[in-house]
Amino acid sequence: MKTFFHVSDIGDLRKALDEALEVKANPFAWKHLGTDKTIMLVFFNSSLRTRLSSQKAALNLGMNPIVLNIGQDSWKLETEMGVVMDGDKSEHLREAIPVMASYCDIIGVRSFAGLSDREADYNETVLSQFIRYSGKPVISLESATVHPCQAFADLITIEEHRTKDRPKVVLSWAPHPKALPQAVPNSFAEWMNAADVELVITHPHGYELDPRFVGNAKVEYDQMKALEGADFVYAKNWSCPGVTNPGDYGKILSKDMGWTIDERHMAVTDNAFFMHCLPVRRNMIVSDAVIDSPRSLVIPEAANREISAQVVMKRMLESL
Ligand code: SN0
Repeated sequence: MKTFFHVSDIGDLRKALDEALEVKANPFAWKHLGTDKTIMLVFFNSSLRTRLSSQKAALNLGMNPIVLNIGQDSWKLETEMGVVMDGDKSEHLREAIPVMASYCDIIGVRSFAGLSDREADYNETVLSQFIRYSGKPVISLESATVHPCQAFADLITIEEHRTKDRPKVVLSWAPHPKALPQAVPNSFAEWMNAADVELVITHPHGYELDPRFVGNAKVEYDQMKALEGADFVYAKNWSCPGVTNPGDYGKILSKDMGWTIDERHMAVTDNAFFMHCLPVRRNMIVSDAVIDSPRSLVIPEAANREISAQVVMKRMLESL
């Protein structure tokens, strides 16, 4: 595996899930694979789970992880091509990427959407430079449009908890005080479309996700109707994807607290599990009662981030 970006990169999902369960049962069985190998984890943005689970997964495989926080530990990096570098950015990605690549065997990159230029974000301008100029396998640790390590961990969590052959999974928008990227809902929709589940997406008008991620999922604007009979409720805020109105890209169109997942919402489901990628704003995205209930999967879901990262790194080490 040379890139981990889209669901197609992991190949057969049944095989990937079986491999994830094997890795979970026996995390140190592939420790020889990473001997004398180094993974560079590059962060342009904050992280808790991604940083820790990636390092832990690398250690389980016997690899040496190096973590770099851009702009804090390093120079501030210029990411745009052809600019006069007379501002506060001291070094260009064009040099920084091959230099970082020369010290490692695999690179993971976190680089959030800027949320001002839809075209630049949806062309993945930063991640694609890493793929182009590193010559190394590249993992998206949440880039402008996708968060595949999260979506794979979500799928593992659903696989472990489902009681039906084809569970109903509802991705629900929820309110948030800040404008957030669409990477998590994009990848969640992409992976659920590829998995054997019934996916329903619900959000206020104007929050339509990019059609390439929505695929064949049902979009239901009535949140309560969408939640009826759900087996899994996946809450997430995202800012306007600019699909119906490009001028609104990255904006907050609604803070309607009626969309906060609370017991009234969970009551119409089929005793659904609650999921969220974390970090979560309590009583904005989800009520205390729901996230603290026995049906909340947020902690096992986060724990599975180690497993998804390990399967991806294992596959990359196997194909070095
Ligand atoms: C990120 C996002 O893409 O929504 C990372 C999620 C894995 N979340 C945030 O930036 C939340 C920040 C906040 O202040 O709540």
